[in-house]
Amino acid sequence: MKMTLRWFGSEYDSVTLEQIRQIPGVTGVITTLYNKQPGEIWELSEILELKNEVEAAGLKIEGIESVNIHDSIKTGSSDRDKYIENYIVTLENLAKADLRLICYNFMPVFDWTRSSLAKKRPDGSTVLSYDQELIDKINPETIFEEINSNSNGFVMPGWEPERLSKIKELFEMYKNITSEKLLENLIYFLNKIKAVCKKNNIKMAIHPDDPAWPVFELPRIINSKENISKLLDSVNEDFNGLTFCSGSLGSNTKNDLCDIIKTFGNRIYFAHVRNLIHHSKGKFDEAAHLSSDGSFDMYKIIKALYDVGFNGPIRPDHGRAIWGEVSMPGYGLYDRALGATYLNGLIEAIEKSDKNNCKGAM
Ligand code: DNO
Repeated sequence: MKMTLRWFGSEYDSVTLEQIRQIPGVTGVITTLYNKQPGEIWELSEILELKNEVEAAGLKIEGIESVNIHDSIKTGSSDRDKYIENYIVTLENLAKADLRLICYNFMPVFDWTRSSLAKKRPDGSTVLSYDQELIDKINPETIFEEINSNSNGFVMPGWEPERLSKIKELFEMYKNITSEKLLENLIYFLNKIKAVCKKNNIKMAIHPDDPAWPVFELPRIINSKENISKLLDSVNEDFNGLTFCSGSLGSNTKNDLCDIIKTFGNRIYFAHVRNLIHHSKGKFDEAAHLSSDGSFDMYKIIKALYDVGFNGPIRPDHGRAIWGEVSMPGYGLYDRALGATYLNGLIEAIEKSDKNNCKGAM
């Protein structure tokens, strides 16, 4: 497994490449052209500039998170082919720069959703948290403002202020989109990009819905083993794969994380590993990565990834805000560095205790 950290680019991130380089065992970053709107073409020169910057700092780009999908593609609007064409050009340009792992999501209107970006914990740190009762009281049209006014001045991924002005229009676009229709539109998109992905050995790793159930009555389709199977079977090609995200899939306690890893093993191309504390149905806080700080058994998660032979990029996911650090909520340096170090410790212990070298045996 290649340990990485998500990095939003020097203009947007409080964390520097130099700092990332000093986290033991972190050899790469997962990054993006954060200024790009969904549907815009990523020019080769811009991609190369980003790549050169990362490499000059002694790191490697191990994957792109995200190349976001235009809402016309998600809703199957009449102009979707134009945006798919642009997406294809972007994929070709990324492949020219030898960047072949793409994380994306297919969530309507909102990417991930939280009710608080800074819930105080007993240890004095703050974390992102979710409470369905609070979400039910929020007007979806005001949630953009709430998220952005609590983000310490950073632009949160998926909550770009440009989308705020279009929120009514966006809800209107999704009015008649059922989960079946959304899946159909995703399959249409994947079939259109199949040729370019196969030709360039590009892996598309869809990110699960976060949380793993419909929010604001908008459909969500990548949230359980059954639904992920449906997608992977519908376009049964290697390029169509999964980002395993413990925090997103694990938001629903019915999801068995190890079973999901074992089921989709060779179609998992990227792993986001974080811990949550479940309080009750629909109510959870994010936690430190350590198993005993939350509800997940991180050893079992990493062991399952190891057992299926996962050797792609892995990253600690959201961290707590600790030691007075001010950063984009969830994406500070300190707690993610602790998380990377802990996860690397688990990986080393699992590798070294596998004395019989029985990798792949289950
Ligand atoms: C939140 C992230 C998501 C994720 C996208 C992938 O912090 O996990 O924004 O990057 O859903 O496209």
